[in-house]
Amino acid sequence: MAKIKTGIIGTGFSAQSHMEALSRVSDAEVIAIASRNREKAEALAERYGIKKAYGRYEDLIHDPEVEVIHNCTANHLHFSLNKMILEAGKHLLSEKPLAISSEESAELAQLAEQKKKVHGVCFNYRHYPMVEEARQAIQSGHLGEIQLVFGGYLQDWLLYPTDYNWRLDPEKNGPSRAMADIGSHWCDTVQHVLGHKVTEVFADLKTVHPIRKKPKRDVETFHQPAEADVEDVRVTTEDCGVVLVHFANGALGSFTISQVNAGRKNKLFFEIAGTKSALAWDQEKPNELWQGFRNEANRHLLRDPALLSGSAASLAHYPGGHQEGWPDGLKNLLIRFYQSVQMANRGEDWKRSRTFADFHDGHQIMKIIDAILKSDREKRWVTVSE
Ligand code: SOE
Repeated sequence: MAKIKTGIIGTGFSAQSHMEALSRVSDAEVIAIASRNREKAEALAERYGIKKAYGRYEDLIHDPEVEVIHNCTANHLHFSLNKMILEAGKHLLSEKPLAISSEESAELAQLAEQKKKVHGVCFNYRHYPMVEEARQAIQSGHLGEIQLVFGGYLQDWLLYPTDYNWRLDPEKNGPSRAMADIGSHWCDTVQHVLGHKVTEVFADLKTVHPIRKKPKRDVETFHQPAEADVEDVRVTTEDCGVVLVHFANGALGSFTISQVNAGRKNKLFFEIAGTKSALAWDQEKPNELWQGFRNEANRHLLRDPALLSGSAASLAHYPGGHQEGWPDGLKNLLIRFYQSVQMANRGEDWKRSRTFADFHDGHQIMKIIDAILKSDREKRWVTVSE
């Protein structure tokens, strides 16, 4: 089967992780990369053996050879580039958050629907085998009625006031930082596992460092500033926060989001309790799923395709004991996305078997973020708009 020709926009952490994952997706071939900094695009093109490097995003978007585009730019470019890509009639996988406001994401979701191309948002945590196993257990009724959900997403890469990255700049990032960047992942993953949406939120957000030291040169996500040449800047977005939630099935929940929790590198975790049993998962131990029982011993199910349900087993590529993690979850998302592109190219209904988040899901998450910001401002429960 002919490979699908892909273009990547961006050269940072996300673009590079997409390229690495794509090198393990047999249907796709990256043929172009674009950055406003042409030298960066050329350097990555050389490293990954990509034949075209563009210094203008528009040139990649309008390259007739490019069929699928991954938008791996900073948040403030998501809306305008996603719109241009959809208008150019390409399949599109956008980094999250889909846009920086729900007005923008509404427009994108509507446009994506009209264009009939495959559209996805990079909510990668859905695609871990043990997350799918949790979803299967809940959908099959093993937990009974779901009553209570809690968890969070904790990191420490912005712990010190000397930590800086474009996400601290609201012009590039948008009005919400920790919630839009990683709270969005928690909401997407948990809603997917539960099969129920968040309907109301009550949020309390905190900016731990209202002043940070900004290096005069750009710093990549998860990297330390290398130089002492810094300036003080005011920070208006949240470093951490707690949110109470109600789900559509009546379940109660809460989650804690932080980019300033020492020692927590990328801890997305959830525990879900039903009337029969409970389960818990932690991204820092992604190959395990805890199952809790009242009248029998609790279990730690290990990721082993021989022991998982069919749909979870299909996401596990190595036998038990051969650990898989973050890069593999992203690979699974891309495999699913490119299967949909193949279906769309054959004129089939790609939405039928879709498991990745599409632009409608991305828009719904933006509405949750808007509700969280409003709730924090007004100190009250806020309904997530329909
Ligand atoms: C930084 O917080 C970040 O790279 C997020 O932007 C990603 O979405 C998350 O998966 C890992 O952390």
